[in-house]
Amino acid sequence: MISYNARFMGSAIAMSLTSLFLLVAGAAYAGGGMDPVEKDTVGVFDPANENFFLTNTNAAGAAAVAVSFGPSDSVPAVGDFDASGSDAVGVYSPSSGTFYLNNTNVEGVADTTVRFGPRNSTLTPLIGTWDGLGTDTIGLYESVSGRFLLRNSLTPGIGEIVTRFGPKNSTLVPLAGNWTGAGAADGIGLYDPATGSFYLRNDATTAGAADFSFGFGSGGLGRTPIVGDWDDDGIDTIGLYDSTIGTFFLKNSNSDGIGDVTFRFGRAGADLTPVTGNYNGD
Ligand SMILES: [Ca+2]
Ligand SMILES: [Ca+2]
Ligand SMILES: [Ca+2]
Ligand SMILES: [Ca+2]
Repeated sequence: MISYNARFMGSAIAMSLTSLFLLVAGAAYAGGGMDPVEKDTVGVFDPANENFFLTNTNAAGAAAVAVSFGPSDSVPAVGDFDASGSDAVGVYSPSSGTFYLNNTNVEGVADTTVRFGPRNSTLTPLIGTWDGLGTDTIGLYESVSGRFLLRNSLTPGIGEIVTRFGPKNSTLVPLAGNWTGAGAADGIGLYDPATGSFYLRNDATTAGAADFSFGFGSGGLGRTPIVGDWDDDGIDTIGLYDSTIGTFFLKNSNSDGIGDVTFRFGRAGADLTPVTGNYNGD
């Protein structure tokens, strides 16, 4: 009888230890051996030759996609222009005031070409879905007036939505993203390169104060702000790219504090422009 109990107890303990080992091993495997859950990932654009280099993981490594796209003065403008669930390359050409937008990450003639804004434009392009419906569409930020000029369709015309946000005549960098995850519409934002401060507003269609104001990183380092849903929770958050060291700094919340993910991508010192998107639809 004693031996039976001892065997039973021993076996139970052995099973518990086995389960514990499997749990620990499973956790370790999930954390270190598999790709983390990611939605939006980064890329870089080389203005010297209009080459995009895109990756599907927010980690150091080779580019998954390399594609040349856009005329010589292109500013990148990546988005989902056919509501397919995946993002593709696009650019804005300030000299002609024209967006060239693609539905796949391949070279060739743009799937959609849209005139928007003046020729020889000093406006900054941005991409988002301002109405939360259909495709991503286009926008321009006019720093002289501190206004966002937005369109809900990929057609030529004036800004259907004109939203004043932030000061006039600033050096702030415009942003677009769904800062709360509520609904499908994107909000707008501004980044101050001098101070490292972000100012985000949930409603792109109305003027008003920022809903989120916080700092990330030090100002004055020449870093470029980016936006994406890095952890696939439906909320777009911010990040920075330091082209001098070819390093991305990503944050999973729109609040003060340190970054969540840091990795090298893009040749250091090459003056590359960061881009973001869900290139593979995952
Ligand atoms: Ca698409
Ligand atoms: Ca839309
Ligand atoms: Ca997120
Ligand atoms: Ca993805």
